[in-house]
Amino acid sequence: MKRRFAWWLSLVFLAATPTGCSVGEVGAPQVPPGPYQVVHVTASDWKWTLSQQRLKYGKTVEFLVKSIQGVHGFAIIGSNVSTPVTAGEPARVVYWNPPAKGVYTIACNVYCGAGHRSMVTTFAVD
Ligand SMILES: [Cu+2]
Repeated sequence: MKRRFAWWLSLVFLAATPTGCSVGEVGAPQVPPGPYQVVHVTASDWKWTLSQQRLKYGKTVEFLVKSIQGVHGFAIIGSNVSTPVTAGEPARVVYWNPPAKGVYTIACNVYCGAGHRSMVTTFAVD
């Protein structure tokens, strides 16, 4: 009986948990096993600032992407990584496994004004 109550309680808890960022939600990206190499990415008008630009091959990258100015689109050219970021919102978490060593380009894929086209940077995986 006690066990049954605990089960019921967990349902209530789950129902009360705000949705939108819960892991396991339908449509939410799969979280790969760690450890990760964490890269903080900050978008502003009109540049990307990365906490590091040399990454190790073979280790999942966890990008924590936020905007401090306007709306931008974080995209890694040649990959399916594409996520919009808006100033004032919490950082978006993006997991990515570089498919090969090399230099990758980050670009903005949400039109954000005069400097949109120059909003590009690179990072190396080796
Ligand atoms: Cu842009």
